[in-house]
Amino acid sequence: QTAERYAIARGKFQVLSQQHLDHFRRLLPSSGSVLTAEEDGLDGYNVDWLKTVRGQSRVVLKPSTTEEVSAILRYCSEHSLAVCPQGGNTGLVGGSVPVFDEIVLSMSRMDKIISVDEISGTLVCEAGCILERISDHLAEKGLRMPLDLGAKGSCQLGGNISTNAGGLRLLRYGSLHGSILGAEFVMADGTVIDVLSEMRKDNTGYDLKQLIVGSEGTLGVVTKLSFACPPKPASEAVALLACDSFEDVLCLFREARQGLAEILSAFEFYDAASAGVAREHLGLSSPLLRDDGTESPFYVLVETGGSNARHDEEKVHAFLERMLSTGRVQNGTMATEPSKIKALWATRERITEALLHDGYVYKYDVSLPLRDLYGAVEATRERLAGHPGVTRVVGFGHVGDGNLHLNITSPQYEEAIADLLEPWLWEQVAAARGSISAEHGVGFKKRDVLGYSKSPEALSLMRQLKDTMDPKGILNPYKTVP
Ligand code: FAD
Ligand code: 2HG
Ligand code: ZN
Repeated sequence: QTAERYAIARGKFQVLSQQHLDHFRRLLPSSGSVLTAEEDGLDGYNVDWLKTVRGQSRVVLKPSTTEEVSAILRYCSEHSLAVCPQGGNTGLVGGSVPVFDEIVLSMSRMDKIISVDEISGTLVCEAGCILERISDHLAEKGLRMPLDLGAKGSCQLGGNISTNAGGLRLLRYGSLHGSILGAEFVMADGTVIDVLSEMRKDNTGYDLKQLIVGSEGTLGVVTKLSFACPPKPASEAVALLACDSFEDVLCLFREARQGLAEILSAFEFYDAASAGVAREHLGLSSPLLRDDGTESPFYVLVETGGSNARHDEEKVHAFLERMLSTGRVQNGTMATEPSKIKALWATRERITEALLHDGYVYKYDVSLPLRDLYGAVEATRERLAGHPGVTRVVGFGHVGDGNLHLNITSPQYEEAIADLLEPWLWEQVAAARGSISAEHGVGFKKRDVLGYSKSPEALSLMRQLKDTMDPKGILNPYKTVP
């Protein structure tokens, strides 16, 4: 599906010329830092992870320093050239690829770890660092990144901050708004804003770094970041549980919060259809299939992390026994060894990847009151019942955060399915005062439906901020800001 489907006009930006290209080559002399469509083929930078949007950029710039980012943006601002900042290109809302011919500013070369303070638990690094590499590095020092998500092998910290990614451990460590200590970012005109504090406390007026959290490349390009990192738990355990109803899942959540309390670090769920797609396309079968070989209606993944293995395991066992005895859990398995923990997480982490094999994915990421969370999946199934093009409707997500991932698939994009889903689904979410984008952001795909979750006054303030920080609108145009 290309930009034409959205019927929007290209902004009044200049078209890249040979003169611009020569200038960029002078600015970035090191080899491989200026890629062109003609010489390098830029599909990997023009097409998003879901393969649902495609830009037509003719150049990718890969700066290695903040000064280079600043020089690029100063030049682009002076010459009215539009720019699309790009991290690991794992975003799910079409924000990370150009819509037309915006210059791609890839942050992948800015991947230095600047410092780790093992006493205060502070990490300072460049924005292009890949999440998994940072997590591994911190683990060696007894620390943990307060963020974990299925795309960890490719997503970058700059992309995580720019999307305010939630992920699997938000329940325990809170959102990135709380974990970020400081940032360095470059505004559209090339001005470098250095608020790269490493202090936990800094009430010197407006908290400018927060502007960048969730701004999706529309207010500035993030070049450096500092984070508060919690200690890596000495003991970890994961339990995978099978439940018959979503009511049981919610009951389990309540019990887990009370019974596991301070050691609870994740509480995720996925339904039988999610387990089915992971089995069918990735060969990941559930260790908890019923005796007749069928999937349980729901699976819950509970993760704990604490400081004393004996104490933690006792707590988890007591919790599981209690839940099995009440009949809220039909079956369960538990792991404490890293490789087994990884195996239990696999299905949950790879549902997104598995869904892609069905063809086209209509992806929804909504916040809803917990009580209504799965009702949205059931209502969607009812609405699409009998539609021959639909392959499946799956529901999974972050129970602890009230965040449902509702995905519908079909062999290819069908307008009739999209029309049944939208605006119907947005209306349901708005009626529940939920959010039309819980954690993936707005990007290109959700920009025009922000009104379902934000008031006209709030949207107007967003627009004023954008106009103040990027008066020419060169940073990620067509995205996020209505
Ligand atoms: P990109 O996709 O490259 O960019 C995302 C946005 O940030 C774009 O608007 C881009 O312009 C901007 N951007 C990137 N870097 C910078 C920078 N340095 N400065 C300014 N702007 C920048 N999200 C969740 O919240 N929770 C999940 O659990 C989760 N799981 C995922 C699992 C899979 C398998 C996949 C594919 C995606 C998942 N995501 C999840 C989506 C997602 O938003 C993240 O993967 C991640 O935060 C994006 O990081 P990235 O480096 O790939 O950014
Ligand atoms: C997750 O939680 C991600 O796994 C992706 O946010 C969700 O694919 C999705 O809908
Ligand atoms: Zn998620």
